[in-house]
Amino acid sequence: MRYLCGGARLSKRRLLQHMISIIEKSKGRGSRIAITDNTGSYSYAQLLLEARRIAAAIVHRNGPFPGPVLFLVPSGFSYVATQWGIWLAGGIAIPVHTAHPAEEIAYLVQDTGARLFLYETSFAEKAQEACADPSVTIALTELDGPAAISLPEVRQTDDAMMIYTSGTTGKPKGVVISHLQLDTQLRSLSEAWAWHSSDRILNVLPMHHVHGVVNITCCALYNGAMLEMQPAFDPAYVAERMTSGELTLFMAVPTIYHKLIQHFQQLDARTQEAWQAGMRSMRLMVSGSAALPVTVLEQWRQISGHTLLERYGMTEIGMALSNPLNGIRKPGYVGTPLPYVAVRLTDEQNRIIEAPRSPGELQVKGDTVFRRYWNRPEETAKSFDGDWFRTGDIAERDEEGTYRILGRSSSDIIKSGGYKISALEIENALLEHPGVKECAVVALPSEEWGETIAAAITGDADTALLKDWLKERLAPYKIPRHFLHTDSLPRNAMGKLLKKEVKQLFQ
Ligand code: MCA
Ligand code: AMP
Repeated sequence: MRYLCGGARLSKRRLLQHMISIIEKSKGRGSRIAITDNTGSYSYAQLLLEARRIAAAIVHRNGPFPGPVLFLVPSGFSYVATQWGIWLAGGIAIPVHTAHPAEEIAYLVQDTGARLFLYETSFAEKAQEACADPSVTIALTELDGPAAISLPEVRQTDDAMMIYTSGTTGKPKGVVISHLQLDTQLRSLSEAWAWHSSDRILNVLPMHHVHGVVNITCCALYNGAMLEMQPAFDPAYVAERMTSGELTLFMAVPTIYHKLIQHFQQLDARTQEAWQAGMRSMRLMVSGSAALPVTVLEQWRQISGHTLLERYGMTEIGMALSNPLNGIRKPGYVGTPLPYVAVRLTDEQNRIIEAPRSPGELQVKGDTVFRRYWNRPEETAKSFDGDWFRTGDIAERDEEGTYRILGRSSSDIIKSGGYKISALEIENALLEHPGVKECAVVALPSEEWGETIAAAITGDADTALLKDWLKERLAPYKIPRHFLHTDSLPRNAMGKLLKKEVKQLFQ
């Protein structure tokens, strides 16, 4: 077994723990502040100590390499200490969003087969409702074990985390990322955006997706920077922190910039000027996870003086394309390949497209790219052409080699507020309701949300009751915002739903 015994093999253990580079890099940073959250400020030394405590307790309870470990912990110091603790124990860290209803979490329990589910005490009820086996769930405060226990030897090829992402096939799939892939993603972004220990960033994004977890949280701590963590987005709080002049970086989805613009517009002139002055000392603002409307980019440039750096990524690949840190950021474009990432465009026969301005599927290769969906070998195989991952996004390249995202190959994927949502998953949930006979879920364009979810249904379900019913089964951002009751749904001769025509029903 890959298991080391404490002091006797210290030098080897030191070498091997090097494999979790984000943790290794944090040693020696001592009393420097790593994280501030609503409960206080915590140094890198405190973070390492707490992560080791959690790791020792996990190994004591479940043994080394405990496999998938779910953790339901709000954004903050405890979240990161738990994630690192799972890594030090050799486990696969799977973040669970605090806003998800118990039924969605139960799916994660079942799909991962996790034998350990850690939760913060205030979420005890939800965790226990989601997981029927009481031997699996345990509160962080109850996690206990001998501090002197040996920690396992973790290799770069070991699985580090799993992020669930929606696809075209209904239920979300677990994207497995190894320590090597995570480390390469962090190196790539650190180089491209010149992360530095003097950086200070505020995270307001949810902690169950790559944007908040990797691009902000892990990048900040990998580089010895200071990370401010907030459990949710509040425009007034973001304005206050930017006004302080203490932040150097900010990263968010387009909807957040849209909401910040709205907030700015309703402030008095003096408050606006103070916010603008604070933003002048920031060095970079990034937008991603969904297309950034050029109107938002322009309005934000006028307010903040910053041209948002738009980049493109996906849960399966981390970040792939980015506008430059220094140089011209082209509005409407997502830039060129990031370090350690190779990108190509292919046509419908999967032939490589060389000519500029010829749309094709974007495919991505590199050590940043995941290798498998959890327990889904067939879907994994279908997603790759050799080492090339098929993103399903349609893009084109201009004469200078800069990429632009044109859309997606599937209309069953919706992007709302930066969240990727499967129309099929919502349709399946709707069909379980006794008052719904047929349904079709589509995306409607929205300036604020990118897209909003709309559901056309036949049957006699009451909209308000149906919404409440869905809220018990789906995450809040998966609930349709528009409902339409109709006598029949448009279908072709084969009985297939005509989603373009369904969309028109809403106009
Ligand atoms: C919430 N509301 C919505 C939506 N979400 N309405 C339409 N569409 C939606 N998607 C409604 C709520 O029902 C509520 O209405 C009101 O808006 C406020 O809800 P609340 O949840 O408070 O909204 P918020 O906190 O302002 O949230 C907006 C948000 C959030 C901060 C933009 O959606 C968010 O955190 N998005 C980021 C997701 C993300 O991190 N994606 C990255 C994945 P009412 O009051 O009437 O109930 S992509 C990724 O990781 C890849 C790798 C990448 O490239 O980055
Ligand atoms: P997710 O699976 O949640 O990681 O979402 C990834 C998807 O978000 C990609 O496949 C794209 O469709 C979309 N996306 C991410 N960044 C951008 C961007 N800058 N412009 C357009 N679409 C984007």
